Amino acid sequence: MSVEIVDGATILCFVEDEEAFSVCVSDLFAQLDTNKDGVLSYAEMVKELQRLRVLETHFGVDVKRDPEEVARVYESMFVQFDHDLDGRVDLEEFKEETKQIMLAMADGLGSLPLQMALEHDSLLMKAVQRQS
Ligand SMILES: [Ca+2]
Ligand SMILES: [Ca+2]
Repeated sequence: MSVEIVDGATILCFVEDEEAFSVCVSDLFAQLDTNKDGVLSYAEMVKELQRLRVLETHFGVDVKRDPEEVARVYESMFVQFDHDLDGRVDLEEFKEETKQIMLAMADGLGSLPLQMALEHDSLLMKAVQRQS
């Protein structure tokens, strides 16, 4: 973990470079697919949803407050990824929805830089490294 300054432009710049973004997301997908069956289950996804910090930044939920509420939000987010509702998230679904989330985060951040604690192999960290 390290603390980095992130703003909307950092994220946008990363997402808009489609080739680089696609490679990073595919890498991440492969890492998350711990049983290597080519799709992500709910359990495999939850870890990444936590790391993306979407609850704090996108949904404004205090993750420490109410575990049941958090679980509900994660479930609804999983469904959001699972476009064809077959209970699994494939690479295309993952890529498309990750892009939407990153764009929404960029939108939420706007031009106001924010300090965030980022894990070294997270997408946000890749966005920051890309910019520097
Ligand atoms: Ca899997
Ligand atoms: Ca699916």
